[in-house]
This record gives sequence, C-alpha cells and structure tokens, in this order.
Amino acid sequence: MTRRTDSITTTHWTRDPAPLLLRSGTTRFRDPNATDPSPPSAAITDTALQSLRRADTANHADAGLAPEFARDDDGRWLTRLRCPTGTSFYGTGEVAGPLHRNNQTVTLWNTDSFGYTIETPSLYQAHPWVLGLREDGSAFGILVDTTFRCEIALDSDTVLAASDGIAPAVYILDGPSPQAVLEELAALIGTTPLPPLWALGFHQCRYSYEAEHEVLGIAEEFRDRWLPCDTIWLDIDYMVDARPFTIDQHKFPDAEKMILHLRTKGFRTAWILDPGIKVDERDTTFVSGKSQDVFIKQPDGSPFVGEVWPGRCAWPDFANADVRRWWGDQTARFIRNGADGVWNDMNEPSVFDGPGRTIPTDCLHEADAGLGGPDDHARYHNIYGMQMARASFEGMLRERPDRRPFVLSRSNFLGGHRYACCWTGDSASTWEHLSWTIPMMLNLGLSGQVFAGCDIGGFADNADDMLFARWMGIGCLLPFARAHSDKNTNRHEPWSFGPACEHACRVALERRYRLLPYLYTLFEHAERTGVPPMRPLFFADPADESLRNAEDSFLLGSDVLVRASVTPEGGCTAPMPTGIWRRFEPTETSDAHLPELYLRGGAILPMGPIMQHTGQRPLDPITLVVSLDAQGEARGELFEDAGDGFGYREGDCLRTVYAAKRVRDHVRVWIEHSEGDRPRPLRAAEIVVLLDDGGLARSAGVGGDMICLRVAPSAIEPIDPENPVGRGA
Ligand code: NBV
Repeated sequence: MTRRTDSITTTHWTRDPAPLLLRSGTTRFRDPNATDPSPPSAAITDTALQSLRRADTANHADAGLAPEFARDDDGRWLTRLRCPTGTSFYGTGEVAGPLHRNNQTVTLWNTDSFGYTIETPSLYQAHPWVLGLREDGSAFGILVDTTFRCEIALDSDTVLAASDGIAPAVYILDGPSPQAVLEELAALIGTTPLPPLWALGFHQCRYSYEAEHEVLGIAEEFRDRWLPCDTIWLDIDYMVDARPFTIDQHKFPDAEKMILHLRTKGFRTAWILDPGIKVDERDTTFVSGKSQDVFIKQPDGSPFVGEVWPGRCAWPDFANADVRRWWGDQTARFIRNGADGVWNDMNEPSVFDGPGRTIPTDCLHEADAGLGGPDDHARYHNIYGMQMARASFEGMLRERPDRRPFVLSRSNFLGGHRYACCWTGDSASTWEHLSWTIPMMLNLGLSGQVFAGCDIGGFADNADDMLFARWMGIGCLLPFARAHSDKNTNRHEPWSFGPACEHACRVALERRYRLLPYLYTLFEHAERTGVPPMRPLFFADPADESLRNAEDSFLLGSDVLVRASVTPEGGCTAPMPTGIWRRFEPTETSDAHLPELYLRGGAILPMGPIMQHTGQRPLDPITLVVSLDAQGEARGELFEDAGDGFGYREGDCLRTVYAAKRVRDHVRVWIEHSEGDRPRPLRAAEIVVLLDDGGLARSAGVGGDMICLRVAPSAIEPIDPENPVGRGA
C-alpha cells in the first residue's frame, strides 16, 4: 500500500545549520538530527563526491532554497523545499501523465508495470530529482540522494520527499536557466557517453523474432522496401527456455554466421539478457554463479528463489563488484558471437511470485562499501537495474575496449544513464499511451536519462494504421528509435498496415537518417554538458509561461522544433515560441501523419543523405539548411568522428561551426570555426535557404575547407574563395 504524504501532519521542521557548497550552484544539506553518517551515493560520481568542500550558503538561504527536515509517524525522513509561487516542476524521471509535475505524486520503487496508466504510482525507474522552473525562467533542482523507497509529492509550490531507511543527503542546485541547472546536475551525476552512431539509427524489435529465418526475413524486407534500419533485436525466444546466455540451436543453428551475414547487409543485432538465472545444476551460468556465490540470499543465508521466464530462478547480486565482474564476464563471452548490443529486461527486478512482484525487502546484498556495504533489498532494490546495466556496460567495455558499449535497460536509477539507454517499458497501442510518450521522454531527459525511447507502435494490443503512422512519425524523432510489440499482437513492422502507412513510415525513417548528423552532434554536446538532445518547448524561452505544459511539441537541440499530433483528430495544441521558426521538410516528400518540423531563425541545420543504415555511405553530400534571423544571419554546428570508439576524446574528430549571412539578395555560407584533428572530407555540399515566403533557395558546391556559395532565389553563382565578401561583416 502506498503511503500518502498528504496525510503528514508534522510541524517540527529543522534546517541544516552547516550545509556544504559543492560548486557555486550546488549545495549539500542533511537533516541535523540524523545520527548515522551520510550514506554513499549511487547517483553521484566519485569525482563529484571528491570535490565536496565546506561552504557558506548565505546565497541559498537568502533565496529561500534551503530544505527543511523532519520525520513522519512511520519514521520516514521528510525533506521539504518551499519554492517560490509560480514554480513549475519537472523531472522525477520515468512518469506517465503530465509533463508539468505540479500536484503529482510519485513513489520511487522500481516496478514491472505492464500496461501502466497515469495512476500507476511506480514505473520501472527511480529518479529522486525534481527540476523547478521559476516564473522568471531561472531554475533550481533538488536531489534527494536515497536509494530507498521514496515518495515525492509536488503541490503548487512545495517539494515534499518522504524516504525510508537512512537520512539522505539533499542537494539543491541553482542556476539562471533550466539548461544551467542540468549542467550542474551533470557535474554531480555525470553525462551520457556518446553512443555508437549505429545506435542512433532505427531499431526493429518484436517479442520475438523467433528463429534465424525470421530475423533474416525481417532484415530483407527492410532492404527490399527501402526502409532504413540499423538494428534487429532478439527477444527471449532465442534462448533455450528463456535462460540467459543460452542460444536455442534449433532456432539459431549458427548465431555467429547469422550475425556476420546481417553485418554484410548493414544490420547490427542486440540481444536480451534477463537477470533471473534458472536454478538448475545443468545450467552452466547457474553452476558458475553458485560456485562464485553470486546470488542474493534470504535472511537465513539460503539463496532467494523465485519465478520468472525460465522457471525457478536465482538473482545475481549486482550491488557487489565481484558479481558485476562475473556478470560482465558472462556478457563478454556471450557477445563474442558478434552481438552489437545488450538488452537488460526484467531488472526491477521482476519476480512473478515475489511480494509486490519483486524480491522480498529483507533479502540480503553483499554490496560494495562504495554503495553502502552489506544491507537488505529495501536499500538496493532501486539500484538493482542500474547496477546490472553497469555490469553489462563494463563487461562489454572490457571485451571490446575500442568500441562504445550499447546497453538498453528497462530498470534504472538516477545516474544510470552513464551505463544504459532506456525505453519506457510495456506501453499499450493506444492513443493515450502515444500521448504520454513525449512528456515521458522529456521528464526522463530532464532527469539525466537523455538517451531514451519508447516502443514505437505501443507494446501490448494492436495498433491500427493511423496510430502506427503517427507513432512512427514521433518515434523516429526521439533520442532512441525502436519499434517493438508484444507476442500475440498483430504484426507491427512498418509494412504491416498497408501501403499508405508504409509510406508514412518510410518518410519518418528517412527524416531520421537525414537528421542524424544533427542528432549525433547533440549527443556529443550532451556528453559534454548533460543538456538533453530532446528538450521541452520551454527551453526556447524559459520565462514564457505558455510553453510550460506543451506535451505534443518539443525541441531537438535548440534549433529544430517538432509539432506532433497525438490524437486521432490530428493537430498540435502547443503554442509556438516567439521568434522566427520556418517550416521545413528534410526529405522533400512528406506525409500528413508526420509531425511538422520547424527550423529556428538564426540556425543552420546539418543534414546527411538518405541512407538505409548508418554505415551505408559517408556524410556526402552534406546539406546545410539555413534559416536566417532578423539580422540575416545564421549559425550551426556539426560534430563528426569515426562513429564508434573513443578516438574522439583524443581529438580524432571534427567540429565545424557554419555561418551564413545575407548580403543584399545573396546568402553566403562559410565555415566560421573548426577544431579537431580529423581531416575535413572533400565532399559535395548542398545549401538550402528557407525563405520567408515558404519557398526554398538552393545551391551546391564543395564542402571542403571553405564553402564558397552564393545562394539567392534567382541567382546562383560561386564566389571567389580568396574573397568571401561579407564574412562576418
Ligand atoms: O522479453 C519479453 C518482454 C519484452 O519484449 C518487453 O519489452 C519487456 O518490457 N518482457 C518485457 C517480458 C514480458 C512482457 C509481457
């Protein structure tokens, strides 16, 4: 039973008399009545923790941003933050329902929540973090650093968190904008590592593509129908009786060969690996795990055993470093077959016959000292999925130190974005679920989990052609784009709903592939700053109150605005931010079911050619879409590197800032700034200028060291590279 914070009557609130300043915008507080030492943090990185130092918090006290502490009748640790009137709340991670979280309550307790609704109190992930946006557009955040069950209630102007266990450290972050606060948050919890380029392509999944011929058939359909796709996913039916680290030889006689074959067609594969290990002396993973004592125990010292897909199972204790190493080694051995990505599911953990469908809270973890040391499941439940994803990520990295690991995890915790991408679990193919997708993604991104997607088309039940087309249109613009559907539903591949829907899907996919250079640039930016690629509309103008509830519109970076339809009637309800926004269509054909795209005045958008997968061809030609501001200028950035590996961190990359300026009836485009050791490819460049009358002006040239083009509605002529008139003028 979920306890409600609204019944709390406590009046004995205290403040921390000696908070610590971590950075100029980040202060740490704790209940002065807590007698035990502050617990270590799973969310905050060691580097951030090491930089803790004593401080004077006069500024925060003045701003009224100091939490108050109390206990409730159940002994829960209460943290209350009274916020300025007019504050809009966001964050709390993976939540269904409104984007704007005022007057919403969430219980952080990771739960397998098939077919969830907005009433479901706990989904698969836990993010004890709230972002507050003040009326003037400045922002703050509160991180209640606990791994225990925690209820966060947000009313009109108060954050109230009630957590079990040990008194949490509480961090208050403050900044001039929401972007600045997210950068402060990233300084604490780290950022999302740049994914391999292929992982930003399109992914096709189903529960399950059950045998080799089916996987190859799906791959072939994509190529035959000219539907771009990078990855095919393997769900639990590839295994022998759903046992992790096994492959059913009848269905997949030679997985290595199949993977190699798919690679020649430009496909990657990602394979599911669940945490429940079948208790069976013939199961090599179980035998190995047992001999290394990896499984979670009950209070009497015997392993906890429960029911999940393979039958009676035991669960590895991922809170322990040796166990993570063991799991990482199993994963490493498994991916020697050539698997590109790993998918960790059921890691809330989900236990069919467990209390609350999970492991009993009194079971024991031999957790690392750095996570808090040996303690019970009540303490480590919420980070079980995160530590599993960490084990998978680290195992993949050990096995392939020159490749970026790709892990998808259903369960996670604040900070777990360092290890895994996420999706929003078992949604249903309904308009309601589609309408929750954008706000869910946005609140995840505002909680650090920037690499996120949903099951495009919805997981359970049957989509129809219109719902599927609309979902593809939106899904292909999300950070992670994967179509997935449940067993016993109608087929949900892009061609399953007839030619009109297939056309919409093709355009949606082609849009994504054309936008990939921009998306990749945003991900690289996210690795450096923590600011999500997918952003709420209010990022365009945080002080504009009318943008704060926009749930059918969002920004990609600061330059691309997406207006979507999430109802069968169609239409987008969100207002447009002020300023110049010009409509554009990346693929030149369009489809009425797809979201409308706009480019900010003052932006240059780098786009690539349509390709069937990310490895098909280089970024040639490059298309620069120019949308001039009121002064007739524009700027845009492109980040390029090898698409995988870590060379970019040592300078093997190319960052280009393009600039454009209108001089009389000409628009000149040039490279304003460039850095990185990677040679600039000699390639064709196409310039498209979005004109005020809705038309386009185009020109083409060579995108070498300098792009020398004149673009005007009527006249197109190359300019003299020695004399690029108007540069910066
Ligand atoms: O592994 C099967 C499914 C998977 O397809 C889905 O994406 C997960 O969220 N899994 C849940 C277990 C069974 C769900 C009914």
